[in-house]
Amino acid sequence: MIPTERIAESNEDAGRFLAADVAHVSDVVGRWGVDAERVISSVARFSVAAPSWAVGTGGTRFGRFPIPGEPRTTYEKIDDVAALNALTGANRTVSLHVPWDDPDDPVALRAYARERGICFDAMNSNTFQDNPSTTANGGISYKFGSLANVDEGARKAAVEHNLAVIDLGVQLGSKAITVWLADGMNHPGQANFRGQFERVLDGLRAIHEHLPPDWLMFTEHKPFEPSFYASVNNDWGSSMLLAQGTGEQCLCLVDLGHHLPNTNIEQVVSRLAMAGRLGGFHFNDSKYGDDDLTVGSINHFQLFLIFLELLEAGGGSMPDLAYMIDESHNLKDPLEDLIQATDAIQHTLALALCVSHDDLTDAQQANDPARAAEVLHRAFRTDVRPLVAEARRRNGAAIDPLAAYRAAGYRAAAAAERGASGAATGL
Ligand code: PSV
Ligand code: MN
Repeated sequence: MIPTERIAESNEDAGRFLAADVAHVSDVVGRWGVDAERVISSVARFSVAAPSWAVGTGGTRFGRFPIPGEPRTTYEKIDDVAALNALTGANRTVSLHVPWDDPDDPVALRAYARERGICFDAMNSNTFQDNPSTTANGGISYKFGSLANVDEGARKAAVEHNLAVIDLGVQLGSKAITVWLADGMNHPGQANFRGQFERVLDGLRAIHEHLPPDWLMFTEHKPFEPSFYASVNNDWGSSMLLAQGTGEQCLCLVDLGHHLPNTNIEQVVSRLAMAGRLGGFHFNDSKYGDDDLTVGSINHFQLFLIFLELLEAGGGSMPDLAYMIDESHNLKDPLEDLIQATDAIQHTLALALCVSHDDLTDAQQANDPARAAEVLHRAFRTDVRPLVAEARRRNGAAIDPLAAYRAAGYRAAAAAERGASGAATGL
C-alpha cells in the first residue's frame, strides 16, 4: 500500500501554488459561463477500472521485457490497483480476465479487495486461446474459433466458460461481462460469413440467458487481429446487430484502439448512445491499429471530442458506463503508465466539461462553424490541470501522482518482496 501520510507529504510540496492556480483557471473558464466547481466535482466523482492484466508488463510477439516487482498473483494485482487508486483516487475498481485470473476462493478475494477499497468491475472471458476449460475437454480447441466454430464441442465449451465467468463475477460483486471474441477468418473462403455470425449470435443468446437480472453483457468489436482477414464482430454495426439480436441486457463496448485509422470514433459513440446500446468503454490510444498506447498520447483532440459525445449522451454528465483502461505497456513501468492514462482521462474529461454547451449549440444553430471551432478550442487550449489536481486532492489522492509514486519507492519495495521475474499477466 502507499500510506496516506506519504501522499499528504508529497501534496505539501506539489500543492504550494494549487489554490492560486485553481482560482485563475476558475476565473478564465468562468468568463464563458463554466462553473469550475462543477468541473472539479465531476472529475472527482469519475472512476475508471484498471484491468488486472495491465499491472504487469505486456509485450509483443517479438518479446517481453518484464521489470522487477511485477505481481505474481491476482492478490498482488489488487495490491497494485489499490496503490494506483491511492495515487489517482480514480481507479476504484479492477476488471479481471478469466482464466488469467482464476481465484479459487472468490469470497476471500472480494474481502481482500474490499479492505483495500477496490471493487470488481466488468468480468472478461477468454475464449481466444486454449485454456483449462477447453483442454479439460480433451480434443477441443479454439484454434478455429469459439462461439463461431463449426465444431459444436468448441461452441459449447465457449458458452460454458462464459457462464462460469458470470458465476465467478456474481461472487465477486461484479455486474457485467465483456465478451471479446477473436473469432473470424485468416483466409478468404475459410468460413461462411453468415454462418459464423449466426453461430456467435446463438452463443451470445445462451450466455445472455444466464445473466442475473441486474447484470449487463457487452459485445466488444475489433476489425482485425488475430483474425487478419475478417473478424466476426468487426465494427460497431456488427456489434449493434449482435447486441440487438442477443437481448435487452446486451450492450456494445467501444475500445478506442479497435478502429481502422481515421474512423470517426466520436460519431460511433454518438450512434451507439442514440440507439441506447452504448454500455462500455476501453481507453487507450492508437497510431496504426490496436496499439494499446497510453491514453491521450497520440490523438488527444479526438479523445476530447469523444468525451464531448459521452457528456452529450449523459445530458451533461458522464453516463453510467463500464469504463476501463485497456493498455499494454511494453517499455514503461506499468503503474506509471496507468497513472498517466488515468491522468489523461481525468484531464480530458475536465477539458470537455469546460466547453460551453449553450455557446456550441448557438453556433450550430447559426450555421457558424468558425464560431463552433472557437468554442471548442478555447476549452481545449486552456490549461485545466489545476482543476484535475484539485479533484485528486479532494479525493485524498496525489496532486502529482507520478512524482508521489516515485517518491514512495513502491516498485523497489515490490521488487524486494516479489522478486525480479514475476509474471501473472497472461499476455
Ligand atoms: C482485445 O484486443 C482486447 O481489447 C479485449 O478487450 C481483451 O479482453 C483485451 O484486449 C486483452 O487481450
Ligand atoms: Mn479491449
